[in-house]
Amino acid sequence: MADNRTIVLGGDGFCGWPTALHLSGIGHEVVIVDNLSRRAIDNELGTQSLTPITSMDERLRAWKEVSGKEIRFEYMNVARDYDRFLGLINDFKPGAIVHFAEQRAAPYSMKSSWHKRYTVDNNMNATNNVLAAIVESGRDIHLAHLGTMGVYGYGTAGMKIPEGYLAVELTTDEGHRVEQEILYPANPGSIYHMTKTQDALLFFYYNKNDGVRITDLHQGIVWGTHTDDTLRDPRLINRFDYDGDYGTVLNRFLMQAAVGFPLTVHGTGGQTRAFIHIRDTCRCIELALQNAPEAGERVEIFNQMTETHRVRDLAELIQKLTGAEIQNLPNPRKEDDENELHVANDCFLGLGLEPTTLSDGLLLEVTEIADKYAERCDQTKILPSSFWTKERASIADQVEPVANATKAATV
Ligand code: NAD
Ligand code: USQ
Repeated sequence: MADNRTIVLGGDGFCGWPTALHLSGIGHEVVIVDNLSRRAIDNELGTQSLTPITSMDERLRAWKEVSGKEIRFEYMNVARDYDRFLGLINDFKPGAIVHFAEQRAAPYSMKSSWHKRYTVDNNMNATNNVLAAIVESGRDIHLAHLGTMGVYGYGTAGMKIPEGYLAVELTTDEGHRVEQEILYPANPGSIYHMTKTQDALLFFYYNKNDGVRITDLHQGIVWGTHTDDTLRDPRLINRFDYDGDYGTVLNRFLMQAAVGFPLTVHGTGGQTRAFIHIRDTCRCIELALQNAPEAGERVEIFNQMTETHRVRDLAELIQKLTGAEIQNLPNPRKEDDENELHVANDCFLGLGLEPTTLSDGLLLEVTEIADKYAERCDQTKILPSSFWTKERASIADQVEPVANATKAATV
């Protein structure tokens, strides 16, 4: 059935790989498109996934062995290889495209002017190419894109962040009151997040002009690493980023606790963020594909998160669980010291998502993974090495090196 043919762009990545397996497992015919740029960036940064991920070839062979299902892989740069991508759409005739293929680390996007330009170039061209190719193919394809909660800047103006649209009342020159729904105002905090706000405008435009059916998923910080599918064979293991650029806060803290490195809280740790477990990412994509907008409907925007937490509360929780030390570092980022965050997520809950929330069991599962692969951790890569401004970089230079118990080095 055409609707079950799905292209997963960025299907070698942290979210894309388990999602590709999940969709294949529930009966989608899946083609993964990826240029393996994430693996190349690991080489650039001199780091690697904490977990030993296998090559795409081996991953797909293992999946065929355990599930009997075939996933095809196309090595392709979506931001560059437009004609090949259009050819793939015309040959494969997908019902849906899931778009994970962007440079996704805020710190990486702020490392230098080269990294800013790369992130803008890669992300904007990838999204525009996907949209232009859908239109040129003339096919009715549902595009599900992974956006971020960070498009809104984590402020709430005293209300829950709605799912994409904000009802406003305006006063005309004649004094009449007019109601309108507008896109919730963008307020990005990094070049990476800025590309996601631009994606939202591209979606708005292609939907209005060409009627492309689009779901934009504003996802919170993803944590965890295993899903039921990636656990089926060691060769299917998912990536686990822990370095100062790509590691995200909760997985980083759990890994740091496992290797005996003091938890790296930026500033006061007063930042509140939205979170979602990797298993729920896969389930949300399944639900989004099952509930695609109808022809003529505006861009569907879902907040893809299950809970919010303050960074210092997470550090304290992990300290209680594991006995880890906490170290407050000068914040390498330009962000509010404290923020409240309330997010509406009624759409996914209404579609049947049963949230996986932070439980001691799941936190310990991640710590155990980190413990198992502790000897692969290069502790020199843990501290932040990207700074939002020159001033932030100069403050960091004055900090004493962290005194760390090097469990990994003694294993
Ligand atoms: P990731 O870097 O692990 O995966 C992205 C994948 O896309 C990589 O395999 C990379 O090689 C590929 N890619 C990048 N540019 C490409 C291009 N031009 N052509 C082909 N392939 C390309 O990132 P992730 O954590 O899996 O995130 C996936 C998406 O989800 C991103 O768009 C990100 O913004 C979004 N997201 C992630 C998180 C998170 O916490 N990881 C949270 C919210 C949103
Ligand atoms: N932080 C620490 N210590 C650390 C790492 C981070 O205190 O060791 C703090 C940061 O200063 C920030 C918060 O934790 O306040 C979150 O940082 P993060 O690196 O976990 O997440 P972020 O940079 O926001 O990016 C991640 C993903 C990105 C996704 C985003 C969703 O890398 O792809 O879009 O989460 S959201 O945060 O909702 O915008």
